[in-house]
Amino acid sequence: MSPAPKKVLALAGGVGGAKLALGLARVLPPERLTVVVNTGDDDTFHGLHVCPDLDTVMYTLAGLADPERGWGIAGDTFWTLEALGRYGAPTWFKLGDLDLATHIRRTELLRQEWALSQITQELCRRLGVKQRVAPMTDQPVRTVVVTEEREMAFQEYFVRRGSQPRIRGVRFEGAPQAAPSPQFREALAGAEAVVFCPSNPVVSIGPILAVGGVRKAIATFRGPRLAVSPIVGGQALRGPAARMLAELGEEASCVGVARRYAGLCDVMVIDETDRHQAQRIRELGMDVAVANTVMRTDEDKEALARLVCELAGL
Ligand code: FO1
Repeated sequence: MSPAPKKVLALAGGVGGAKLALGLARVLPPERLTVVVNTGDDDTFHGLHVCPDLDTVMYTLAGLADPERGWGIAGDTFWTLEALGRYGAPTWFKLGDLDLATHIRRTELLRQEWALSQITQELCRRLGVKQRVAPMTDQPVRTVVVTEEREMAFQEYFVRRGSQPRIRGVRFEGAPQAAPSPQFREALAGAEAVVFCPSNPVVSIGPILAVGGVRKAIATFRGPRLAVSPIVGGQALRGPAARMLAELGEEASCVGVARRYAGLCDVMVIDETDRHQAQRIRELGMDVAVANTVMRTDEDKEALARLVCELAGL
């Protein structure tokens, strides 16, 4: 009898996470990969339930993602949003015409009392995604950004305000009371390795770790745990990760990311640019691997995923 296939649990936020998830999807058979995705960024627009990170991962694995933006659907148009604007509805969050179908369908199924994890499975199946993609939880969790002005939902801070207000903290409302989704629970119990994708450690991975029991489950996970730093040369590859870490009084570097993952991660993969930081990360009790972590092409994604799997002994 052949041994059970070694399964990988990848934790991901939006665009950066989706890139490594795609790399992993290219090197592992689909039944070996579960991608658990942040839902703290979810919000309601025009009465529709929008899950930006879940959709980014789903569209990326389905080969539908817009290659420039990383989010939304390639070639989408924005006529409906323009028409909504004529009625005075807010249009700062750019929902495309094709993308809207996802939010309409999800909202309808939620109304029929499907769990978000079931809906995600259904949408993925319909789009031909073979890997398991699951929300971190089926319960509502909202990332609240505490800024110098006032508290605001993540999309308002990130998209509407362009990450400009200085932040004092973040809160993941509902996370401690929430339970991991069934697929997340199964992967935590049965996966051979955990991979922290190169996503924002504060607002993408942070909410996942804040879900009830997750931090402890990863701290006591018996297999290898690897993280790829989303910060290269002190800059986030995308989004506000570096700025947020700095404003929270933490180091905006791969070392700052490693500090957040201390006790949760065995190996940090950092970019060639940050080779000189390796010793500082080792002092936190982690091994370090140095590689090209900037994923411009699908081959880059695949190469990084291959390295992660090798480091995990898969
Ligand atoms: N990001 C933006 O910067 N501007 C937008 O208007 C925007 C719209 C949008 C619509 C659907 C979707 O799934 C994602 C969208 N994103 C947009 C991306 C999203 O705000 C972030 O990438 C994530 O929430 C952070 O991971």
